[in-house]
Amino acid sequence: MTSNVRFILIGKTGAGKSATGNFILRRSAFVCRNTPGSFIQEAEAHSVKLDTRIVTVVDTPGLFDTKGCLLRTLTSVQSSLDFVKPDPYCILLVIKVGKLTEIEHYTAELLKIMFGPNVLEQTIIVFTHEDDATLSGKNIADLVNDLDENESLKSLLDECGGRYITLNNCESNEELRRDKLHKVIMMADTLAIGWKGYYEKSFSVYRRVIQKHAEDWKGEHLTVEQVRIIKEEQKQEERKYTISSNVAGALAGAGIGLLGVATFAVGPAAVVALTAAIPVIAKHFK
Ligand SMILES: Nc1nc2c(ncn2[C@@H]2O[C@H](COP(=O)(O)OP(=O)(O)OP(=O)(O)O)[C@@H](O)[C@H]2O)c(=O)[nH]1
Ligand SMILES: [Mg+2]
Repeated sequence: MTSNVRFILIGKTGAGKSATGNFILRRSAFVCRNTPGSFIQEAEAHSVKLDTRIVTVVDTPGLFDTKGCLLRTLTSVQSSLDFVKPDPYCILLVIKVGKLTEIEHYTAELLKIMFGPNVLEQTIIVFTHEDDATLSGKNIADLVNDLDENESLKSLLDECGGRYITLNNCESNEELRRDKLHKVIMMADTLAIGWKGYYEKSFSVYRRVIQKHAEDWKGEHLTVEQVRIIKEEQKQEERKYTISSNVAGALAGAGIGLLGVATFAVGPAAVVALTAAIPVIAKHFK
């Protein structure tokens, strides 16, 4: 496998996104912090060469920063795509292990409105602070058992195809660090094999709908109803776009056919008239 690897880090403020980014890059490229409140306002990317491959990591603003408008933050998180598209990328949903709450499930809903309904098919959950869990007498098996008790997290893990990794970002054992890195890159490689493509038009629809609502819904959270409205509008807009591009494509095809007939029957003057008419007709179907 020689292709490059691209990760986008997403999660709550303080979950350990930047620390995870540094773990992958094996250097302190992103600034970590202890105080509450998201540090970066826009997506930020750094790369490292690992053997023959370039690994790119995109850090994003923390979700649920109590100061900001959530929808504005979502548009900033979406801009992380600009660093990776149109190539395969993998989302790392970063969760602080000691704080498994309902909000992570809600985060998955936000991922869907930012990146589309199938986003979890290319998502790996990263549980950080593995060292904290060890300190309180838990091991990885206990953590997974905890998930079983928490229905919404269990279903989130299922939706992510059971992909997760636990990390101690402060791990000092170089061999353990390398093993974890190897594991997460292998997971990303497996996801890249099943990559279904990058759809610029769909993403611009998702982004536009979120931007539109950011004007009115300035709160730090979205209600279930607001998420449902956004999803519905995104679906409708996407459908409208597909229909209009199909109609435009069919008209253009028909136009080319007619041009052939016109050239044969009445000469170049008809060709010019028809060429002018096609965009006008197509516009009525948009
Ligand atoms: N002990 C321990 N500390 C960690 C771990 N991961 C992150 N931290 C610490 O947790 C704090 C927050 O981590 P960050 O990586 O800055 O969190 P973030 O998600 O980037 O936060 P925002 O940028 O504010 O959204 C920092 O002090 C990190 O050093 C971990 O696995 N173990
Ligand atoms: Mg950070």
